[in-house]
Amino acid sequence: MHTEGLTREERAEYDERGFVRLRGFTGPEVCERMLERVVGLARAHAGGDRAAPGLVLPEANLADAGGNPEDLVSKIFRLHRDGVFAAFAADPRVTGPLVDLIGPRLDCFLSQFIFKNPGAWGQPWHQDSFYFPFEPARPIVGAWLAVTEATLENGCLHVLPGSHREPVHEHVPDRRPNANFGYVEIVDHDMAAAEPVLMDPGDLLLFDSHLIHRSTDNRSEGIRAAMVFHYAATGTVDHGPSPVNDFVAVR
Ligand SMILES: O=C(O)CCC(=O)C(=O)O
Repeated sequence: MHTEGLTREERAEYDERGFVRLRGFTGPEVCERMLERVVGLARAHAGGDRAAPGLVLPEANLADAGGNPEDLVSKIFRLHRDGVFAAFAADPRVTGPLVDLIGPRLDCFLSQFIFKNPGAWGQPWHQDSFYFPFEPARPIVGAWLAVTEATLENGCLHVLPGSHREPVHEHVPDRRPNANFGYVEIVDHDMAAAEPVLMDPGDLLLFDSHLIHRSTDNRSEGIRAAMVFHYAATGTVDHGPSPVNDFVAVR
């Protein structure tokens, strides 16, 4: 369906609003395999296995909670060389639309599984390019796969349509006590025009790295999981460099 790229309507929506939601992009079996793999990785990490792939970040708001290892994790980074994640990152159905948006040669440079367990923090208003000191700086596209349903209650994304045309704003550290590592926030911007992005498992959101977005805390009883990949043109230079970035050619 999307191997040839975005439809004209999808491309127009992306250009106008800075994001496009591709409904029913992938089947439940892919989501289940991803979830199964990260649960295994969280348990391996908790058991002391430092050879297992992935960089595990604990959820600060659940530091004192009990449960299984995976119940205490915020994110696992650096997954896009591993099995089901590598296959998804380089799947022509994924790279087809990205070629339209970025160019013919693509690297996936960042991947993160976001657990968002019950009680986990949302990520405050930010632009992803704040984290990417790259040359060239754009275009960079995020691909956010809903592994579970994303609702208002469990902490779906909220986006500010059209904000991809704005420069990268000042970001300050997330001011909440005991905030998650690396969370930053735009505080000097009117977000009144923002809208929630409700997603079903298997829906994929493509979004520009200047799009202002956030997610809210998970106030539900269930997990709100997502797998997020970021892409840039091959040859992009990372002036960071960051421990979570890992440039891998996917096309
Ligand atoms: O999924 C979330 O809770 C936040 C994700 C996000 O903001 C991002 O991927 O940049």
